[in-house]
Amino acid sequence: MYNKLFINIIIILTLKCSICLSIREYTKDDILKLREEVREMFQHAYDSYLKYAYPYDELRPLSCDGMDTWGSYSLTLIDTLDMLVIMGNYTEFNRVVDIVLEKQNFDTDINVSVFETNIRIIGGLLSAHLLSYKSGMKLEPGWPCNGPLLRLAEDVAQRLIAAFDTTTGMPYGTINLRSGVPPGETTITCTAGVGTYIIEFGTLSRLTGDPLYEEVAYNALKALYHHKSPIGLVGNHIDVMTGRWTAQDAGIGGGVDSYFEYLVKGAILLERPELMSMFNEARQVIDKYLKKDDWYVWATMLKGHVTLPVFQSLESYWPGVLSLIGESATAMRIIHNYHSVWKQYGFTPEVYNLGTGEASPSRESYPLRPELIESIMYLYRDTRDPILLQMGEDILRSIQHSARTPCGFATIKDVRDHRKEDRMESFFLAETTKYLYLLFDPDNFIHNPGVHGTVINTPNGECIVDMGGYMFNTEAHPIDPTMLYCCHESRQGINVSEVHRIYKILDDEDNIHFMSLIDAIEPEQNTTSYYKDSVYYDDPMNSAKIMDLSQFDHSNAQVVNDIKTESTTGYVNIDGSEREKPENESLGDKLKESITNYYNNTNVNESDKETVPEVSEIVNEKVEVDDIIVPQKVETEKLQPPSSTKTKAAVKMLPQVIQDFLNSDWKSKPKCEPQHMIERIRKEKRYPKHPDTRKYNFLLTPAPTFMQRLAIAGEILNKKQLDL
Ligand code: DMJ
Repeated sequence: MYNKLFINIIIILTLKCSICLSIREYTKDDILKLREEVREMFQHAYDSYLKYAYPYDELRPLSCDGMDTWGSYSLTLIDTLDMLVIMGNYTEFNRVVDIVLEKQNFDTDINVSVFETNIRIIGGLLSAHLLSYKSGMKLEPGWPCNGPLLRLAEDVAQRLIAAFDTTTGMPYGTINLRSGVPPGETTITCTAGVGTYIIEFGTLSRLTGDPLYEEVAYNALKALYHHKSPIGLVGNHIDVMTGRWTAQDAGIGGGVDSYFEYLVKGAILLERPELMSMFNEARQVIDKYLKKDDWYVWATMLKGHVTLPVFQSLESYWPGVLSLIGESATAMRIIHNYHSVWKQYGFTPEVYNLGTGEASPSRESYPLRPELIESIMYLYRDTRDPILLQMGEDILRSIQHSARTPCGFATIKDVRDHRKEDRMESFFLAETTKYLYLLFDPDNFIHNPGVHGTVINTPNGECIVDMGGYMFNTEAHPIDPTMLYCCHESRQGINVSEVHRIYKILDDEDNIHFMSLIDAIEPEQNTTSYYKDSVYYDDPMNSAKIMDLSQFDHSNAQVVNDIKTESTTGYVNIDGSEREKPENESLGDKLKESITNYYNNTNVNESDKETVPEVSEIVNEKVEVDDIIVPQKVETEKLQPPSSTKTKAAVKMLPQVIQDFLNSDWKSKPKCEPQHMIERIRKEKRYPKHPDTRKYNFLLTPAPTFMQRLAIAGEILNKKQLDL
């Protein structure tokens, strides 16, 4: 017996040593060279798209021309915008944004995938909007709560929203951009097609002040959670009118993948702990029924019986998600498995049979997918294990060697012989090259773990941007989490986008009149309480977060104040113009006063005081109204604001000709009355609240203090990252 043990130890040591010996060492220079190689790779594909394919959706890298695929909306161009900022190519970014703003029109009679349009188009536009300040572009007053790219993203979202007008609140899979759900459209949608909106729609809601988007996306997530099987698994396809599962295979890959991803990322980005609880519950049953030796298989959602012992290329996002929740050790084991498949073929096939150890027949292609490199990037960021650089280099070498063509990069039709196919999906430029680039660019601003930021003063008050903790949507479009806290002041019931539309068509004198009309409108009852529901400090995760503040090394934190500061006369707008402080108290001031009164008069019960320390106690600062956390005093339901804005009331006061102009534009949008839909969702209360939802609220949280924001960005990153 001891002999056997001894032999085993020798074998393990030998294996470990051979692994050690084969790991290449990378100097800083080596890594930068690889980064530059990826830049050249991107440039080759991007230039080819512009030269041969634009304005079509995608490049055909063998025919050297273009074709429309997902929507006839120049998909690759929009999907690629933020990558230009990440690589520091601001001139090109500004040039292309101008083209998009001038030419892009989504009012077209075309059927599109709701899911793809959301992750690629809305995600791409939102990310470009949020990153646009970096490029030196002239920003509209009110940015980031206002701006043409944001308006374009909202325009697209308004066209998609009709898809959610179903009995279950889960969306149809397809929509006509002009007329809504196409007649005869199937009611079957895949799970990812139901549960992949909260990042984009949440961002839209927090920037525009219209809760519609976040509520609708959240309702769809709750619907999926509600329809899980008795053992807690979800299937692959569901009927959005009946709630019946039509494909009952449970897995973590194709058809489901980004649902799980968005539970985690949505929880972190939007500070919704109940989403993390939903993920944790799902995770437990995934590990129980689907996990086999650090692979994940497919099983029946009702009993958990294994149906398909396969690994799908799409599943490779999973280790990245695990690293986000601090489970990099498990994730490393899984990524070694996945990388072994890459090594076997030089690519990962769409489906790999774990039983036979071969690519599954007719699923042998590799359409330049990003998932494996995505997880490698997250894990390298967390562990700095050089083996991950080597895996990244393997991927780079394979793509350069077998997918490169004179005019782009081609899908690998068959990983066994590396035959090519005439397609380059937009995610090659949006995701695959981005994650590769970021793996080899550890100092990129995207990796900022929350140790520095930029303070800007906007017409809506102080706003901190670029403080790290960027959250990628599932198409690798980064969202700056701190910017989601910049817009509260500007959104006291006014939809700035609509105001801007009106402003542009009025002459100076009418504008003065128009703005005074808006000023004269009293805020709608309770409209200011929207964000009361957004941040909760009632569960251990969040209490820990507050406590973490005291342990955070604030000495490392620096604020770079390089955009604009307060002027002597008042505030400076982001476009440089000076703005007098209004003589009359602003709506925001009035609000603050009433909140302060509210707080001072509130009898917070003693036990609550103990469990929820005031941030002021921790950071030792003067108590500002924005710092205060109080237990929820009133029933949340009663505080729900209507989604209509008071700007609509203002529109009614405008001359008839202008009303007609605005209305004619609105009429071309899909036939769905979002206001009715959201009222119905609220009234029906079809899905019960998750128990981890909102017991305490962040009072009005228009702009958490600097220290709080530091924690928001920093808490998802671990100590190792902060040490870098
Ligand atoms: C992308 O469009 C997204 O990453 C999506 O979540 C899954 N499929 C592709 C990439 O493989």
